[in-house]
Amino acid sequence: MEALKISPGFEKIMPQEYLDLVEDGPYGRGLTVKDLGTFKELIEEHPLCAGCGLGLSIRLILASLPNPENTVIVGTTGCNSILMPQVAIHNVHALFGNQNAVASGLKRALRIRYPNTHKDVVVIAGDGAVVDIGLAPTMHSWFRREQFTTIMLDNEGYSNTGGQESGMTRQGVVVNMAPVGKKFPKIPLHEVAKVAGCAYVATATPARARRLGQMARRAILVAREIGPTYVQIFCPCSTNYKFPPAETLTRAKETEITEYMIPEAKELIERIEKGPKSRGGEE
Ligand SMILES: Cc1ncc(C[n+]2csc(CCOP(=O)(O)OP(=O)(O)O)c2C)c(N)n1
Ligand code: SF4
Repeated sequence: MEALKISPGFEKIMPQEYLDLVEDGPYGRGLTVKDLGTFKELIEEHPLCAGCGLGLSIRLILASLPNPENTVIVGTTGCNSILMPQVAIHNVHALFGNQNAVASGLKRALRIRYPNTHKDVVVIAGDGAVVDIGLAPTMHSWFRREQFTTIMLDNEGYSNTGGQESGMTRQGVVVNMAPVGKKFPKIPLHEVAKVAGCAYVATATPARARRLGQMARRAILVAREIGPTYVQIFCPCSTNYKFPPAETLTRAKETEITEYMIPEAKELIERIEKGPKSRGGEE
């Protein structure tokens, strides 16, 4: 399926890995996270730190998209954004904090331009982008019931800029550039999302890969039919929290997995997952 193309004339000079993204991308295959390794969703030599939970979480999300050829990811500045130019899915980069405003306009424009095709819009952004600098656009997109999914990669701080505390940093924690320790508790954004109008809200971890994939997929399907959805993925950062990269997944388990949905969303998910060829179950 020609969802991603090399611009004419560039075929001869593009590195083989990029040609492989086009030839062997995730389009039209009905993939789930258990298919990771059988297709190419990302350039292997990406620039994230060894053991980074963001890279793994993004791979799991890419393998869970219900319709990758009709999906646009909206990213923004942060560690995740240095990975985005190397994935096999269409993506745009928004000014830091503006991601949900950009996604709102994009989703509406795609609906007008392609009235007969579902075009899924998925925001993938760091906790600083979502809960601090971009909180107003995030909340207002939920208040307006914009039909796209917001995924926060929660590494409990500003990592790309060397370790400042964010609203998601836990109380008392000291990071590189916040030496006196966080003075107030981690913001319960997943609880706020429920009262702000999200039809589906989940907290996930890459340490439970299939469950994360299921939640990302459910969130996208609910956003398509019903309203805004929010998934918060806990991705510990070994570089700024100073632990060995091999411990990332062990630490990622230390979070609560939760799932909330309004009755209409529950009914939709049950209908889809009971239907033929469903990829929605945890498996
Ligand atoms: C408008 C704007 N403000 C501030 C910055 C500086 N900046 C770049 S990345 C970043 C922190 C990103 O933190 P987070 O969203 O948590 O993502 P992470 O790097 O932790 O994945 C900041 C403040 C910027 N690039 N643009
Ligand atoms: S600084 Fe942290 S979040 Fe950023 S790439 Fe490295 S491990 Fe990942």
